[in-house]
Amino acid sequence: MDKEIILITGSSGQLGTVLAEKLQKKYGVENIIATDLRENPTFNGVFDTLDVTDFEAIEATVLKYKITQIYHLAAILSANGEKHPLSTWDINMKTLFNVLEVSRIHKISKVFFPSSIAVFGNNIERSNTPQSSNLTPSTVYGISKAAGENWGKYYFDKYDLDVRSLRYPGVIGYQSLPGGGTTDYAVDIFHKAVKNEDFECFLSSETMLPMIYMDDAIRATLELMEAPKEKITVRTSYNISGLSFTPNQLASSIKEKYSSLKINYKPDFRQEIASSWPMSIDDTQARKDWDWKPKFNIKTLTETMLKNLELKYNNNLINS
Ligand code: VAH
Repeated sequence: MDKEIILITGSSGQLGTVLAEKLQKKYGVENIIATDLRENPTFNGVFDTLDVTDFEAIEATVLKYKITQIYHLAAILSANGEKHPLSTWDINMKTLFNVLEVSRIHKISKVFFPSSIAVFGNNIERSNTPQSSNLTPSTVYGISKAAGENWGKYYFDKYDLDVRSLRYPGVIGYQSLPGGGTTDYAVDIFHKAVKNEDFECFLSSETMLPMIYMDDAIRATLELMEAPKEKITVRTSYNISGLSFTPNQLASSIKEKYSSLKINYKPDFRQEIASSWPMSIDDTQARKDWDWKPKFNIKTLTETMLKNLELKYNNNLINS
C-alpha cells in the first residue's frame, strides 16, 4: 500500500478530535494533517489553521503535504445553522465544493464527507427509516447535507473521485463537545450528572432520536473508508444506526448511578427540528456492503461515558 497522507478539515470539532487520534495511530502521527479555522494549542501532532472556504488555502495545504486523502468534517450544525440560514448554506457548500474540486484536480484517492440523519424530514417512515427515503430536510444544515451527498455522487460518477459518506445519527462521546447541534443534549446531560448539576433539556422527554456512541461512529467511518471500492454500492450516503432513545430513557439510565440527577424539560426551537427527524434508522445496506454492526447499547454507552467523565473531571482535564 502506498503511504497515505490524510488531511482533516474541522479537526477540532466533536468528531475530528477523536478521528484525528485514531488516524494518527493507524497511519502515523506525521501523516495526519489536522486543520481547523482556529489554532488548537492542545493538539498533539501536525496542525495548521485552514479556512476551507478559501480554495487557494486548501490547495496550498494539499500541495505542501502531498495529501492523498481528505476527511472533510468542517460544517455548521443543525441548530446553529438555523440562526444564519444563508451563511450556513454558503459555508457548508463552499467548503464542500473546494474539497471536491481540489480532490478532482490533484487526484486525491479518497474523500470522506459526513452526512447526517438531518437529511430526512417530514414525509418519511420515522421508524426504521429506509436508506432510499425521500429527502425533504427541515433545516439548512440538512439541505446542505442532502445536496452534498448528491454532489459527492456526481463527482464519483463524472470524475471517478472516490467520495464516501455516512449519515451520522447524534454522536455521543466523552472526549469532545458537540457545537450547535440538536442532539447535543445527549452529551451535555452526562457532564451535568457527573458535576452534580441540574440539567435543563431543550427537547421533550419523549423525543426519540437515533444516536451512536463515538467508538462506533469512528469505527464505522474507518470501516467504510477501508472497504474495497467495489463493495461501496451507495454513493450518496449510507444510513448507519447505533441505538435510539428518548431523553427520559437516557436520564433513567444515568440515574441508575446518579439517582439525584434532576431534569427540567424546556423544549425550544430545537424540538421542531428533532420532531422532523427519524426515530430509528434502517442500516441494512451498510451491514450488507461492508459488514457494519454497532456495539454500544444504552447501558454500555452510559457506563463508558460516566466512567470517563468522572476520570476527566477528577483530574481537572475539563474546565466546563
Ligand atoms: C446535529 N449532531 O444535531 C448533528 C447531527 C443527527 C444530527 O448531524 O446537528
